[in-house]
Amino acid sequence: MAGREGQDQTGGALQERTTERTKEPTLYSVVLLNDDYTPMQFVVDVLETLFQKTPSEAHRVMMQVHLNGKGVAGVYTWEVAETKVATLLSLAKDAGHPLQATIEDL
Ligand code: TYC
Repeated sequence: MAGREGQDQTGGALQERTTERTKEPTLYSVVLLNDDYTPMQFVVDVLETLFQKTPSEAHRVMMQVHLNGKGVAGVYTWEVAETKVATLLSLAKDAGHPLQATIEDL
């Protein structure tokens, strides 16, 4: 119903809605996990290409994971987070790296 969002048909008059119609989606973190084998540059590249990080932010997140074991690559709706993880695992597997990621509640 394009063109009549936010209003109900009331015989030509406009009636503001009284109940909130918008609902924020639940968000989830895609969390990168550290390992001893995936090259740092591969992680930085994935953070830039798949998670739209700037080069300096990608380096910061990669070092966070490297030093502390895990770090947040991005925050998304469930379906987007699942797709990001699947793509990440596929890229890592194709490149022969053991890089892993999980999805966590925000
Ligand atoms: N620890 C890896 C190394 O020393 C680098 C690394 C960083 C691996 C982040 C995974 O999610 C990761 N080559």
